[in-house]
Amino acid sequence: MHQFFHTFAKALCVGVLLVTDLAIAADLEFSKAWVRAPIGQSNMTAGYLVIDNKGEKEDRLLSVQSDVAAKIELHQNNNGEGGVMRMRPVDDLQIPAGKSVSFRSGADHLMLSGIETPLKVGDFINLTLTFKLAGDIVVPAQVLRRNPYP
Ligand SMILES: [Cu+2]
Repeated sequence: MHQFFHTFAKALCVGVLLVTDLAIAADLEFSKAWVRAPIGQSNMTAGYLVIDNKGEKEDRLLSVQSDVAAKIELHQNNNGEGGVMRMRPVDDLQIPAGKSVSFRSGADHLMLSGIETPLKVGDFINLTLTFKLAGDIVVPAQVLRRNPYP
């Protein structure tokens, strides 16, 4: 049983490595990029990634775009009245020097809307992130049904 678990854990690690697809641009590093496969006929979904600012200057994420979605918003989750989770769009996002900013399932996320062509599980889409200092950076994100980074 232990051996089985070990093998399983190893397989899981390999899978995670494959979808991590680490992209590096100047002082910014990107990892854990993925997009949730839209549910049913929905033309909206959420996207996630981690941005590491390895540099000494603060940068600012100004916008995100993709060919597959008419609009992508930056959404922040806040715990509202009675513990109800509310999401709030923000215009841009500070990426402090030496810090990491996470968009992850159940927290801040990218909101993709106006998806015309259905996204297939396993496909990669390109997210173009526009930063104040670093400019445009393309980060591939895989379409997945479930969060590979729980
Ligand atoms: Cu949202």
